[in-house]
Amino acid sequence: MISRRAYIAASVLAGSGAFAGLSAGLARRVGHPSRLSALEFSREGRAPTGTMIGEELDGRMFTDLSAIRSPASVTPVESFYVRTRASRLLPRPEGWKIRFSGPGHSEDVAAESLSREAASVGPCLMECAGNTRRAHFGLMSLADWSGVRLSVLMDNMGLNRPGFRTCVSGFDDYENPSATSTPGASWIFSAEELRASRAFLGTKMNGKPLTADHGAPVRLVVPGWYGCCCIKWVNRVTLVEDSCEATSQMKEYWSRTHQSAPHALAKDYEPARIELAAMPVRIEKWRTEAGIEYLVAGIAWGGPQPARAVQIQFHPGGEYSNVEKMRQQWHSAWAYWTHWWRPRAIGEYQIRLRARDPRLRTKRLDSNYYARSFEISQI
Ligand SMILES: Nc1nc2c(c(=O)[nH]1)N[C@H]1C(S)=C(S)[C@@H](COP(=O)(O)O)O[C@H]1N2
Ligand SMILES: [Mo]
Repeated sequence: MISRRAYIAASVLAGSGAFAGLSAGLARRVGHPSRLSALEFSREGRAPTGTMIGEELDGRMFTDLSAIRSPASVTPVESFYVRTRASRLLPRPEGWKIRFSGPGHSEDVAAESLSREAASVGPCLMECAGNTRRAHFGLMSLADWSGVRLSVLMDNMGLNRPGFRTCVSGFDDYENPSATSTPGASWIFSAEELRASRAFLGTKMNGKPLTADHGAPVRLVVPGWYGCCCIKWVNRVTLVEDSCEATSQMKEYWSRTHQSAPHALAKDYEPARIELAAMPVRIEKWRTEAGIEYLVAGIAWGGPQPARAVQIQFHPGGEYSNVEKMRQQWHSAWAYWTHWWRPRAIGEYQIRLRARDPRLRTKRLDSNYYARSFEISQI
Protein backbone atom coordinates (compact mmCIF):
# COMPACT_ATOMS: atom_id res chain seq x y z
CA MET A 1 0.00 0.00 0.00
CA ILE A 2 2.86 2.40 0.75
CA SER A 3 5.57 2.65 -1.84
CA ARG A 4 9.19 2.22 -0.83
CA ARG A 5 9.99 5.66 -2.22
CA ALA A 6 7.38 7.32 -0.03
CA TYR A 7 8.67 5.39 2.98
CA ILE A 8 12.23 6.54 2.40
CA ALA A 9 11.18 10.14 1.78
CA ALA A 10 9.26 10.10 5.05
CA SER A 11 12.20 8.65 7.01
CA VAL A 12 14.55 11.27 5.63
CA LEU A 13 12.20 14.07 6.60
CA ALA A 14 11.66 12.56 10.04
CA GLY A 15 15.43 12.41 10.53
CA SER A 16 15.90 16.06 9.60
CA GLY A 17 13.67 17.22 12.42
CA ALA A 18 12.60 20.19 10.33
CA PHE A 19 9.09 18.88 10.01
CA ALA A 20 8.35 18.18 13.65
CA GLY A 21 4.95 19.80 13.29
CA LEU A 22 4.00 17.25 10.69
CA SER A 23 4.56 14.22 12.88
CA ALA A 24 1.03 12.99 12.29
CA GLY A 25 1.55 13.10 8.55
CA LEU A 26 4.83 11.26 8.82
CA ALA A 27 3.41 8.55 11.02
CA ARG A 28 0.67 8.14 8.48
CA ARG A 29 3.12 7.54 5.71
CA VAL A 30 5.32 5.07 7.58
CA GLY A 31 2.50 3.19 9.30
CA HIS A 32 -0.25 1.12 7.73
CA PRO A 33 -3.27 3.36 7.55
CA SER A 34 -6.71 1.89 6.97
CA ARG A 35 -9.81 3.62 5.77
CA LEU A 36 -12.71 3.30 8.19
CA SER A 37 -15.62 5.16 6.61
CA ALA A 38 -16.78 8.20 4.67
CA LEU A 39 -18.69 11.01 6.40
CA GLU A 40 -21.88 12.62 5.13
CA PHE A 41 -22.14 16.36 4.57
CA SER A 42 -24.91 17.88 6.68
CA ARG A 43 -27.40 20.68 5.88
CA GLU A 44 -27.67 19.65 2.22
CA GLY A 45 -31.12 18.10 1.89
CA ARG A 46 -32.07 14.71 0.66
CA ALA A 47 -32.04 15.07 -3.12
CA PRO A 48 -30.91 11.74 -4.58
CA THR A 49 -27.82 11.67 -6.80
CA GLY A 50 -27.49 9.43 -9.85
CA THR A 51 -31.22 9.04 -10.57
CA MET A 52 -33.43 10.97 -12.94
CA ILE A 53 -36.22 12.92 -11.29
CA GLY A 54 -39.03 14.76 -13.06
CA GLU A 55 -39.81 15.26 -16.71
CA GLU A 56 -39.03 17.68 -19.51
CA LEU A 57 -38.12 21.19 -18.29
CA ASP A 58 -38.33 20.04 -14.65
CA GLY A 59 -36.30 16.86 -15.24
CA ARG A 60 -33.06 16.72 -13.24
CA MET A 61 -30.25 14.36 -12.48
CA PHE A 62 -27.60 15.23 -9.94
CA THR A 63 -24.08 13.82 -10.25
CA ASP A 64 -22.56 12.15 -7.22
CA LEU A 65 -19.35 14.18 -6.90
CA SER A 66 -18.12 12.06 -3.99
CA ALA A 67 -17.25 9.44 -6.62
CA ILE A 68 -14.38 11.60 -7.94
CA ARG A 69 -11.18 9.80 -7.05
CA SER A 70 -8.52 11.41 -9.23
CA PRO A 71 -7.92 14.39 -11.50
CA ALA A 72 -8.71 12.01 -14.39
CA SER A 73 -12.22 11.14 -13.10
CA VAL A 74 -14.48 11.68 -16.12
CA THR A 75 -18.21 11.40 -15.37
CA PRO A 76 -19.87 8.39 -17.06
CA VAL A 77 -22.58 9.54 -19.50
CA GLU A 78 -25.34 7.90 -17.45
CA SER A 79 -24.22 9.88 -14.37
CA PHE A 80 -23.64 13.22 -16.12
CA TYR A 81 -25.98 15.80 -14.61
CA VAL A 82 -29.17 16.76 -16.39
CA ARG A 83 -30.69 20.23 -15.98
CA THR A 84 -33.55 19.83 -18.49
CA ARG A 85 -34.76 16.52 -19.87
CA ALA A 86 -35.54 16.05 -23.53
CA SER A 87 -38.97 17.35 -24.47
CA ARG A 88 -41.75 14.92 -25.38
CA LEU A 89 -42.20 17.09 -28.46
CA LEU A 90 -38.53 16.87 -29.52
CA PRO A 91 -38.29 15.81 -33.19
CA ARG A 92 -36.30 12.66 -33.95
CA PRO A 93 -32.58 13.27 -34.46
CA GLU A 94 -32.57 11.70 -37.94
CA GLY A 95 -32.50 14.41 -40.57
CA TRP A 96 -31.86 17.16 -37.94
CA LYS A 97 -30.68 20.42 -39.47
CA ILE A 98 -29.22 23.60 -38.08
CA ARG A 99 -30.16 26.79 -39.89
CA PHE A 100 -27.24 29.22 -40.08
CA SER A 101 -28.30 32.67 -41.14
CA GLY A 102 -27.06 36.22 -41.43
CA PRO A 103 -27.80 39.17 -43.67
CA GLY A 104 -28.20 37.83 -47.19
CA HIS A 105 -27.23 34.32 -46.18
CA SER A 106 -29.13 31.25 -45.04
CA GLU A 107 -27.85 27.73 -45.05
CA ASP A 108 -28.97 24.45 -43.49
CA VAL A 109 -26.26 22.21 -42.08
CA ALA A 110 -27.13 18.59 -41.39
CA ALA A 111 -26.27 17.33 -37.91
CA GLU A 112 -25.01 14.20 -39.70
CA SER A 113 -22.34 16.15 -41.52
CA LEU A 114 -21.25 17.87 -38.29
CA SER A 115 -20.88 14.45 -36.67
CA ARG A 116 -18.63 13.35 -39.50
CA GLU A 117 -16.47 16.48 -39.20
CA ALA A 118 -16.29 16.37 -35.41
CA ALA A 119 -12.85 16.06 -33.85
CA SER A 120 -11.82 15.20 -30.33
CA VAL A 121 -11.90 18.25 -28.02
CA GLY A 122 -10.93 16.63 -24.73
CA PRO A 123 -12.44 16.73 -21.25
CA CYS A 124 -14.50 19.82 -20.38
CA LEU A 125 -16.24 20.57 -17.14
CA MET A 126 -19.84 21.78 -17.16
CA GLU A 127 -21.60 23.41 -14.24
CA CYS A 128 -25.12 24.78 -13.98
CA ALA A 129 -25.13 28.40 -12.80
CA GLY A 130 -27.92 27.29 -10.48
CA ASN A 131 -25.87 24.48 -8.94
CA THR A 132 -27.26 23.93 -5.49
CA ARG A 133 -26.38 22.78 -2.01
CA ARG A 134 -29.78 21.06 -1.74
CA ALA A 135 -28.50 18.60 -4.36
CA HIS A 136 -24.99 18.31 -2.97
CA PHE A 137 -23.74 20.60 -5.78
CA GLY A 138 -24.39 17.74 -8.20
CA LEU A 139 -25.23 20.00 -11.15
CA MET A 140 -21.63 19.67 -12.30
CA SER A 141 -19.89 16.98 -14.36
CA LEU A 142 -16.91 16.36 -16.61
CA ALA A 143 -17.10 14.70 -20.03
CA ASP A 144 -14.70 14.02 -22.87
CA TRP A 145 -16.14 15.79 -25.92
CA SER A 146 -16.01 15.64 -29.69
CA GLY A 147 -17.31 18.48 -31.78
CA VAL A 148 -16.76 21.23 -34.33
CA ARG A 149 -15.45 24.69 -33.35
CA LEU A 150 -18.29 27.14 -33.92
CA SER A 151 -16.09 30.14 -34.83
CA VAL A 152 -14.23 28.07 -37.43
CA LEU A 153 -17.48 26.79 -38.91
CA MET A 154 -18.84 30.33 -39.16
CA ASP A 155 -15.61 31.67 -40.68
CA ASN A 156 -15.85 28.98 -43.34
CA MET A 157 -19.45 29.96 -44.09
CA GLY A 158 -18.59 33.66 -44.39
CA LEU A 159 -20.65 34.37 -41.27
CA ASN A 160 -18.05 36.35 -39.43
CA ARG A 161 -19.20 39.93 -39.91
CA PRO A 162 -18.16 42.99 -37.98
CA GLY A 163 -21.05 44.65 -36.18
CA PHE A 164 -22.88 41.38 -35.49
CA ARG A 165 -23.23 38.91 -32.66
CA THR A 166 -24.15 35.24 -32.81
CA CYS A 167 -27.35 33.91 -31.31
CA VAL A 168 -27.35 30.15 -30.72
CA SER A 169 -30.82 28.65 -30.15
CA GLY A 170 -32.09 25.21 -29.33
CA PHE A 171 -35.38 23.37 -29.45
CA ASP A 172 -37.26 24.29 -26.31
CA ASP A 173 -40.96 23.48 -26.59
CA TYR A 174 -42.44 21.18 -23.97
CA GLU A 175 -45.67 19.30 -23.56
CA ASN A 176 -45.98 20.32 -19.93
CA PRO A 177 -45.43 23.74 -18.41
CA SER A 178 -42.54 23.97 -15.96
CA ALA A 179 -42.95 24.69 -12.29
CA THR A 180 -39.64 26.54 -12.06
CA SER A 181 -38.13 27.47 -15.44
CA THR A 182 -38.94 29.63 -18.44
CA PRO A 183 -38.74 27.81 -21.77
CA GLY A 184 -36.74 29.38 -24.60
CA ALA A 185 -33.08 28.47 -24.77
CA SER A 186 -30.77 30.81 -26.61
CA TRP A 187 -27.66 32.78 -25.83
CA ILE A 188 -25.91 35.59 -27.68
CA PHE A 189 -22.12 35.74 -28.00
CA SER A 190 -19.69 38.16 -29.58
CA ALA A 191 -17.39 36.70 -32.24
CA GLU A 192 -14.48 37.21 -29.86
CA GLU A 193 -16.21 35.32 -27.03
CA LEU A 194 -16.83 32.35 -29.32
CA ARG A 195 -13.24 32.38 -30.52
CA ALA A 196 -11.59 32.87 -27.14
CA SER A 197 -13.69 30.27 -25.32
CA ARG A 198 -13.22 27.75 -28.16
CA ALA A 199 -16.96 27.10 -28.05
CA PHE A 200 -17.95 24.05 -30.09
CA LEU A 201 -20.98 22.21 -31.37
CA GLY A 202 -20.68 18.91 -29.52
CA THR A 203 -21.79 15.64 -31.10
CA LYS A 204 -20.20 13.04 -28.83
CA MET A 205 -19.67 12.63 -25.09
CA ASN A 206 -17.12 10.11 -23.85
CA GLY A 207 -16.86 8.69 -27.36
CA LYS A 208 -20.59 7.98 -27.72
CA PRO A 209 -23.26 9.89 -29.67
CA LEU A 210 -25.09 12.40 -27.46
CA THR A 211 -28.12 11.12 -25.58
CA ALA A 212 -31.47 12.88 -25.99
CA ASP A 213 -31.29 14.33 -22.47
CA HIS A 214 -27.87 15.86 -23.15
CA GLY A 215 -28.95 17.58 -26.36
CA ALA A 216 -28.82 15.05 -29.22
CA PRO A 217 -28.01 15.34 -31.98
CA VAL A 218 -26.03 18.61 -31.47
CA ARG A 219 -25.45 20.89 -28.50
CA LEU A 220 -23.27 23.89 -27.81
CA VAL A 221 -20.47 23.60 -25.25
CA VAL A 222 -18.68 26.75 -24.10
CA PRO A 223 -15.63 25.64 -22.10
CA GLY A 224 -15.20 27.67 -18.93
CA TRP A 225 -18.70 29.22 -19.08
CA TYR A 226 -21.76 28.20 -17.09
CA GLY A 227 -24.04 25.46 -18.43
CA CYS A 228 -26.90 27.87 -19.20
CA CYS A 229 -24.88 29.02 -22.25
CA CYS A 230 -24.44 25.44 -23.47
CA ILE A 231 -27.59 25.27 -25.58
CA LYS A 232 -28.93 21.76 -26.23
CA TRP A 233 -30.82 20.55 -29.32
CA VAL A 234 -29.27 23.38 -31.36
CA ASN A 235 -31.43 24.23 -34.39
CA ARG A 236 -30.46 27.80 -35.22
CA VAL A 237 -27.33 29.93 -35.36
CA THR A 238 -28.24 33.48 -36.32
CA LEU A 239 -26.24 36.67 -36.79
CA VAL A 240 -27.94 39.46 -34.87
CA GLU A 241 -27.22 43.20 -34.68
CA ASP A 242 -24.67 44.30 -32.12
CA SER A 243 -27.39 46.33 -30.40
CA CYS A 244 -29.91 43.45 -30.13
CA GLU A 245 -31.87 42.61 -27.03
CA ALA A 246 -30.66 39.92 -24.62
CA THR A 247 -32.52 36.60 -24.75
CA SER A 248 -34.99 35.50 -22.06
CA GLN A 249 -32.46 32.87 -20.96
CA MET A 250 -29.74 35.50 -20.46
CA LYS A 251 -32.15 37.58 -18.40
CA GLU A 252 -33.41 34.60 -16.39
CA TYR A 253 -29.82 33.76 -15.45
CA TRP A 254 -28.51 37.28 -14.91
CA SER A 255 -27.80 36.97 -11.18
CA ARG A 256 -26.63 33.35 -11.32
CA THR A 257 -24.07 34.37 -13.97
CA HIS A 258 -23.03 37.28 -11.73
CA GLN A 259 -24.15 40.14 -13.98
CA SER A 260 -24.49 43.57 -12.36
CA ALA A 261 -28.15 43.79 -13.54
CA PRO A 262 -30.64 42.02 -15.84
CA HIS A 263 -29.42 44.18 -18.74
CA ALA A 264 -31.77 44.74 -21.66
CA LEU A 265 -29.09 44.45 -24.34
CA ALA A 266 -26.95 41.42 -25.09
CA LYS A 267 -23.79 43.50 -25.42
CA ASP A 268 -24.03 44.62 -21.79
CA TYR A 269 -23.63 41.07 -20.47
CA GLU A 270 -20.25 40.00 -19.09
CA PRO A 271 -19.04 36.61 -20.33
CA ALA A 272 -20.77 34.03 -18.12
CA ARG A 273 -17.42 32.55 -17.14
CA ILE A 274 -16.98 30.36 -14.09
CA GLU A 275 -14.57 31.98 -11.66
CA LEU A 276 -12.19 29.89 -9.59
CA ALA A 277 -14.14 27.79 -7.08
CA ALA A 278 -13.37 24.80 -4.89
CA MET A 279 -15.12 22.48 -2.47
CA PRO A 280 -14.62 19.22 -0.63
CA VAL A 281 -16.40 16.24 -2.22
CA ARG A 282 -15.57 13.50 0.30
CA ILE A 283 -14.32 13.19 3.86
CA GLU A 284 -12.83 9.87 4.87
CA LYS A 285 -12.10 8.67 8.36
CA TRP A 286 -8.83 6.77 8.65
CA ARG A 287 -6.98 4.93 11.37
CA THR A 288 -3.27 5.69 11.21
CA GLU A 289 -0.42 5.12 13.64
CA ALA A 290 -1.15 8.59 14.96
CA GLY A 291 -4.74 7.64 15.74
CA ILE A 292 -7.83 8.86 13.93
CA GLU A 293 -7.18 11.18 11.01
CA TYR A 294 -9.40 12.53 8.26
CA LEU A 295 -8.63 12.71 4.57
CA VAL A 296 -10.47 15.52 2.85
CA ALA A 297 -10.76 15.15 -0.94
CA GLY A 298 -12.06 17.90 -3.15
CA ILE A 299 -12.03 19.65 -6.48
CA ALA A 300 -11.12 23.10 -7.78
CA TRP A 301 -12.41 24.40 -11.08
CA GLY A 302 -13.01 27.52 -13.14
CA GLY A 303 -10.87 30.63 -13.26
CA PRO A 304 -7.45 30.93 -14.86
CA GLN A 305 -6.02 27.42 -15.08
CA PRO A 306 -2.51 27.73 -13.66
CA ALA A 307 -3.79 29.65 -10.63
CA ARG A 308 -5.97 27.06 -8.97
CA ALA A 309 -3.99 26.86 -5.74
CA VAL A 310 -6.43 27.10 -2.85
CA GLN A 311 -6.39 27.33 0.92
CA ILE A 312 -8.66 25.49 3.32
CA GLN A 313 -10.36 26.48 6.57
CA PHE A 314 -12.21 24.10 8.91
CA HIS A 315 -14.39 26.48 10.88
CA PRO A 316 -15.52 30.06 10.32
CA GLY A 317 -12.85 32.42 11.63
CA GLY A 318 -10.26 29.64 11.74
CA GLU A 319 -6.90 29.76 10.06
CA TYR A 320 -6.46 28.97 6.39
CA SER A 321 -3.73 26.60 5.27
CA ASN A 322 -2.60 25.59 1.80
CA VAL A 323 -4.29 22.48 0.46
CA GLU A 324 -1.61 19.78 0.69
CA LYS A 325 -1.77 18.14 -2.67
CA MET A 326 -3.49 19.25 -5.87
CA ARG A 327 -3.29 17.73 -9.30
CA GLN A 328 -4.83 18.71 -12.59
CA GLN A 329 -4.94 16.47 -15.61
CA TRP A 330 -6.59 18.59 -18.29
CA HIS A 331 -6.89 22.29 -18.95
CA SER A 332 -10.70 22.52 -18.94
CA ALA A 333 -11.29 19.90 -16.25
CA TRP A 334 -11.45 20.07 -12.46
CA ALA A 335 -8.32 19.74 -10.40
CA TYR A 336 -8.41 17.12 -7.64
CA TRP A 337 -6.95 17.81 -4.19
CA THR A 338 -6.46 15.97 -0.93
CA HIS A 339 -5.68 17.23 2.53
CA TRP A 340 -5.00 15.28 5.75
CA TRP A 341 -6.52 16.72 8.89
CA ARG A 342 -6.70 15.98 12.62
CA PRO A 343 -9.54 17.80 14.36
CA ARG A 344 -8.86 18.69 17.99
CA ALA A 345 -12.43 18.24 19.19
CA ILE A 346 -15.61 16.47 18.21
CA GLY A 347 -18.41 18.65 16.91
CA GLU A 348 -19.60 20.34 13.74
CA TYR A 349 -17.11 21.72 11.25
CA GLN A 350 -17.49 23.70 8.06
CA ILE A 351 -14.97 23.67 5.25
CA ARG A 352 -14.42 26.84 3.26
CA LEU A 353 -11.83 27.39 0.61
CA ARG A 354 -10.30 30.49 -0.87
CA ALA A 355 -7.89 31.31 -3.67
CA ARG A 356 -4.28 31.40 -2.60
CA ASP A 357 -3.84 34.41 -4.87
CA PRO A 358 -5.88 37.19 -3.20
CA ARG A 359 -5.94 39.20 -6.44
CA LEU A 360 -8.16 36.64 -8.19
CA ARG A 361 -11.84 37.53 -8.40
CA THR A 362 -13.75 34.66 -6.79
CA LYS A 363 -17.13 36.16 -6.07
CA ARG A 364 -19.14 32.98 -5.68
CA LEU A 365 -16.48 31.18 -3.66
CA ASP A 366 -16.11 34.16 -1.33
CA SER A 367 -19.85 34.22 -0.64
CA ASN A 368 -19.44 30.76 0.97
CA TYR A 369 -21.62 29.31 -1.77
CA TYR A 370 -19.65 26.05 -1.65
CA ALA A 371 -19.02 25.86 2.12
CA ARG A 372 -19.84 22.34 3.36
CA SER A 373 -20.61 21.19 6.90
CA PHE A 374 -20.18 17.86 8.62
CA GLU A 375 -20.05 16.28 12.05
CA ILE A 376 -16.91 14.82 13.64
CA SER A 377 -17.82 12.25 16.27
CA GLN A 378 -14.45 10.57 16.79
CA ILE A 379 -10.96 12.00 17.24
N1 LIG B 1 -32.50 23.78 -25.31
C1 LIG B 1 -32.07 23.88 -24.04
N2 LIG B 1 -30.74 23.91 -23.81
C2 LIG B 1 -30.26 24.01 -22.54
C3 LIG B 1 -31.14 24.12 -21.43
C4 LIG B 1 -32.53 24.08 -21.70
O1 LIG B 1 -33.38 24.16 -20.79
N3 LIG B 1 -32.96 23.96 -23.01
N4 LIG B 1 -30.63 24.23 -20.15
C5 LIG B 1 -29.29 24.78 -20.05
C6 LIG B 1 -28.74 24.68 -18.71
S1 LIG B 1 -29.37 25.77 -17.56
C7 LIG B 1 -27.69 23.83 -18.40
S2 LIG B 1 -26.97 23.88 -16.89
C8 LIG B 1 -27.18 22.85 -19.40
C9 LIG B 1 -27.21 21.46 -18.81
O2 LIG B 1 -26.80 20.49 -19.73
P1 LIG B 1 -26.99 18.94 -19.33
O3 LIG B 1 -28.43 18.76 -18.95
O4 LIG B 1 -26.56 18.14 -20.51
O5 LIG B 1 -26.10 18.70 -18.16
O6 LIG B 1 -27.94 22.87 -20.59
C10 LIG B 1 -28.33 24.15 -21.05
N5 LIG B 1 -28.92 24.01 -22.33
MO1 LIG C 1 -28.04 25.62 -15.75
